[in-house]
Amino acid sequence: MSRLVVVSNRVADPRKAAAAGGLAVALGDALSVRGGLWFGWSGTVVEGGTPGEGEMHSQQAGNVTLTTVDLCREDHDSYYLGYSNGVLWPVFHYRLDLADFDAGFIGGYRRVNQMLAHKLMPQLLPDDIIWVHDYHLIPMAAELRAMGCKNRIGFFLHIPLPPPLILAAIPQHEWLVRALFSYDVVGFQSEADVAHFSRYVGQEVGAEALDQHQFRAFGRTVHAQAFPIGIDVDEFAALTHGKEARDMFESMKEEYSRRRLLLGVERLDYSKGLPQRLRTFQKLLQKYPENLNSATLIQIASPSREALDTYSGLRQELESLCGSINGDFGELDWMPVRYIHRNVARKRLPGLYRVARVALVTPLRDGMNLVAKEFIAAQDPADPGVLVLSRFAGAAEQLKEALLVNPYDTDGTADSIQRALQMPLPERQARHQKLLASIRSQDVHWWRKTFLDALTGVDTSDHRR
Ligand code: ADQ
Repeated sequence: MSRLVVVSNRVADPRKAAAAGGLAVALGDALSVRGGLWFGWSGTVVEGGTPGEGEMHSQQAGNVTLTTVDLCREDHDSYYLGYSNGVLWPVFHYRLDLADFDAGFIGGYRRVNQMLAHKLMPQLLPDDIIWVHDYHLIPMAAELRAMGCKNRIGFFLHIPLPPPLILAAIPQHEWLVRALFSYDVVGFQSEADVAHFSRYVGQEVGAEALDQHQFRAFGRTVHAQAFPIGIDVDEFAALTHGKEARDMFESMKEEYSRRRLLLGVERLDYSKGLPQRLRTFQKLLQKYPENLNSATLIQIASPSREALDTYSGLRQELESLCGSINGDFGELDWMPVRYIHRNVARKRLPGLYRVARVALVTPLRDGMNLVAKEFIAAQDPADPGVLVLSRFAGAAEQLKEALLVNPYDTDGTADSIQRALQMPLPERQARHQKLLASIRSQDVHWWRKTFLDALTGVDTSDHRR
């Protein structure tokens, strides 16, 4: 079996991946099975270093080599904060209003991708299979091809791809899409993303659709397909029955058998629709006063990208909304919102999911959303909680038995939450059974295998000439 090379912005030690969870576990597993190399940024920023240069570090973790590169401050600020998270993240989440199209960022983005490609190239073996992840590294294959790399290279976009006219707002949109044609396979989270890709390449660059998945432009053919990412359902169920999760559940069970718990868990990011969710909760208390002193919202929002102003502004907005809801509706013995600006330890998280009567997963846009799937995996099938899910999360294409909502519609979403709180047990059970079957049939192993099968199966003659 040929070696797997994973390239992603951050690299995790597969031996410690359980603590990091999610993707780290999935990729760590794939690498351990085949043996391979995981390559990316070290997470270290060197003050005063030279742009386009970075020290490389390697360590062995079983049959996986972890190789990382430091970034100097200027490269970090333009590649990571500036272009990746100041341009690509907001635009790909449909937020043109939040994008900062500073012309200086693109240079850093190209420079870092070029540097990483230069450092990776000498480490590659001729039959390695290369799998590049996410928006930070779109030009990686183009850089490798320019140095003569003929390997199979796949790309997976973890975030949404917006419709053509939104994508076209990025000054370098055509360059970015041309770069995607240096890959053999481009994977998206949802059918909606693939449809946007297909429309973009048809309208903007005159690509020819050879069939449902094959698009030809710039003298190359790329295979584009949806590979919705899943979770490791068994691993998550095992965590749910572990000591930490059970302790968490026991410590909260008593209070939340009297009051109903609504739960939100995410990074503090504007894509996740947090202010809208709090206003919806406020609406729920006004419109359905039987929830006063009876429904509590726990909102866990972990710190994220705090160096960017949009993120610190959002934090202030959220804190002010929590304060005003608690001030208006709270009692001496009940606070409607418990807001926590920290991470919850991964091993305890399933206990929290299991106490919750309703999960509020209401992003304004999300590539997939794994919290929705983790919540399902952690439920007790005999007495499951209800998932209220935004129709704008990629996960909504699969999780049709959730209560699907439009998070911009505060009134309508408040009605759906009320319905979730009142849902009879047989309906909760029936919905949960179908949701569980869905996350089981397309779990993280399915995702990895389907993507890698596509990558090893496609005709790559364009890149081998
Ligand atoms: P994210 O935007 O980070 O991921 P998500 O898919 O929900 O969103 O994954 C978050 C992970 O972090 C989950 O495993 C969750 O349990 C954990 N997590 C989040 N907040 C936490 C907290 N406060 N405490 C502890 N754990 C927390 C991006 C895309 C998504 C896509 C994933 C994977 O934005 O759309 O689903 O990649 O492709």
